[in-house]
Formats: sequence, structure tokens, C-alpha cells
Amino acid sequence: MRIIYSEDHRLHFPQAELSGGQFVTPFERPSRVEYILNRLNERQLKDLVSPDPVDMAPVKELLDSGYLTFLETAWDAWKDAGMEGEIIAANVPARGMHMDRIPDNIDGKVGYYCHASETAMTAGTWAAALSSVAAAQTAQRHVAAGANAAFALCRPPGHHATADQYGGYCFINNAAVVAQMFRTSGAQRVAILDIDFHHGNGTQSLFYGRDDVMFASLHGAPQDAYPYYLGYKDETGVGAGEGTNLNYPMGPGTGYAEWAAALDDAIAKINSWGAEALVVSLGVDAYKEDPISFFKLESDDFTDAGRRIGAMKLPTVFCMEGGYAVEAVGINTVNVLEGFKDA
Ligand code: SP5
Ligand code: ZN
Repeated sequence: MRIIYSEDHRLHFPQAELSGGQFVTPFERPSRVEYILNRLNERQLKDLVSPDPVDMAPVKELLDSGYLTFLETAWDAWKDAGMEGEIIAANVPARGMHMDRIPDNIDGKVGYYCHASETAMTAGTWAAALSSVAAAQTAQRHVAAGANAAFALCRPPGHHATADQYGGYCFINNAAVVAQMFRTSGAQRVAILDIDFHHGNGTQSLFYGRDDVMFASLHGAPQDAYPYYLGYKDETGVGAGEGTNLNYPMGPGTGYAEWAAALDDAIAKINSWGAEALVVSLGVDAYKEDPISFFKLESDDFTDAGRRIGAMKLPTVFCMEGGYAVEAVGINTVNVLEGFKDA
């Protein structure tokens, strides 16, 4: 399988993540990608290509222009304001405050465009986010040109990023951009299947009112898991999009039997809806040893999940999302791809 990968992901590596009231080395770190590349190599799946230059047109079609300008200029503005450290949101427009008046002050702007303060930005974040979406776009072009699948080794990940907010380690929603490009390249109906442990709140919000992109997510229930404020089962879409948003929240300790039943249900609904192309938000943080998650999947379960996705026989783009048990991230990711290939 074609793997699209850029070294530029390294440009994003903040020193700090706010976790449990302490600053720790971010869970979402460059070494994650090394583990994946090593396993791809070992299993002779390493058909690597570099991304084409980013195409901003589909990104601009989907995302807020003020947000994109913010991401591009935030670091310089932060430094110009005399801030000494990395960009961390210290305030957000909360209940009862204005949601529609954007501050001029960079500290105010950061909070306006952020929904989770664990995620820091650095000098290289924008460039890395562009390289990540460029990888996703190149994968889409391979598949639109006739390949049955491609794997975009995206870093930073994307599924928590909305039209105008970053957070959850995500800045630009790579999977959403791929879905949009599939629409433009001729697919009438596109499905996004999100198997990352966390709810893909960004992807859901981008397509919530649309009937041409179906979103299905398997994730830790919002009562117990980040992103906490979205991802309930009764969020089914709005207006034209009613019925094309499928959430499968599951509780602490969920193992493969329950998880796979949810996967099968999501797959059956995507199939009967008539999707012509599939985007997989491929996080492997449902793994039993993941340091920030609470599902109990074994490494072999990821192979089986890949097989079930492969049996859909849809043109498929995989976009890398989360997975933080670093040594196992490589095994589990490659297991999904191998299962898919063998289906
Ligand atoms: C793409 C993705 O998987 N994003 C996940 C973002 C999770 N953000 C919240 C992290 C909370 C970490 N708390 C650590 C507690 C460790 N005991
Ligand atoms: Zn995740």
C-alpha cells in the first residue's frame, strides 16, 4: 500500500502538554511516527512517497478563513507580544460570553480559536500541519486515480480540529479535507469511519448538517472521556444531515467483542447508505496499554478490524490520528493495514 509521509511533521513538537495540572512531554510526539515507519519496513509494506505541495483550495472551502490566518500568523504575533513560552490557551469564551467577537490581543485570539488547552503551538506548528494535510491530499489523489487504498501518515492528527478551533493535538482536519476532495473528484456519497479512541468532534461538526458525507465514530463515552462535550449517541445530524451522523460511545474497559459489534453496525450502515468512498480516521489508542485511553483492544484485534474494513471493498484513504502507547503504535497501525489488505 502506498504510504504518504513527510519529515516535516518534526517541526511540531511542543515541550509541554498540560496534563493533570503538570507540564509533561506531549503524548503526541514525533517518535510515534518512527515506530510506525519501522514496522512498515519490517513487514515490507514501506512503499513511501512524499506528499505533493499542499492545495489550499479544499482546505479553504471547508475551514474558516480567520482561523487559517490565525494558525499561520499566531507564532509571530505571540512573539511580537513579548510572550516567552509556547502558545497555550489560558482563557476561552465560556458560557454567557461573546462567541462572535474576536479579540485583537493574541492571548485573547488564542483562546477564541482553541477548545483544549492541553495542546500547545510552536514556531513549526503551522508548517507541520500543512505537511500533514498535504500527505492526506496526496493519498486521496492516489485513490481517486484508481488505487484501492492509501495510507496518509499524518502528524499532527486532525479529527478534533473544527472549522475554527484547534485542540486535542489537532490543527487541520485531514480526514475532513479528504472527504471534501472525494466529493469534488466525483463521489456522490463519502463516509468517514473514525476508530480513534476519542470522539471525532471536529469531523462531526464539519459535516453535521450535510447529507453527502456520513460520519461514524467509535469512542470513549463523553461522560468519561475527552473531548467530554460531544459524542453522545443521540447526536444524529441536523437538517439535511439528519441520520448521517452515527456515534458509538462506549464505557471504560470496553473490549473487542463490544467494540467489533459497534464497528459492524457502523459498517453495515455505511454500506446500506451507499458510500462510494471511505476515509478512515485511524487512531490506535483503543489499545489496552494506551496511556490516555480506556478500551481493551489487543494488537491482533486491530488486524481483525482492518479485515472488516477491507471487506467493504470501497476506495479507502487512511489518515493517521492518535495512539500513544508508542512501541505498540507501530504494530497496531500496521496490523490494521495488513488486515485490510488481506480482506
Ligand atoms: C488525536 C487524539 O487522539 N487526541 C487526543 C487528545 C486527548 N487530550 C486529552 C489528554 C488527556 C491526558 N491526560 C493524561 C492522564 C494520564 N494519566
Ligand atoms: Zn485519540
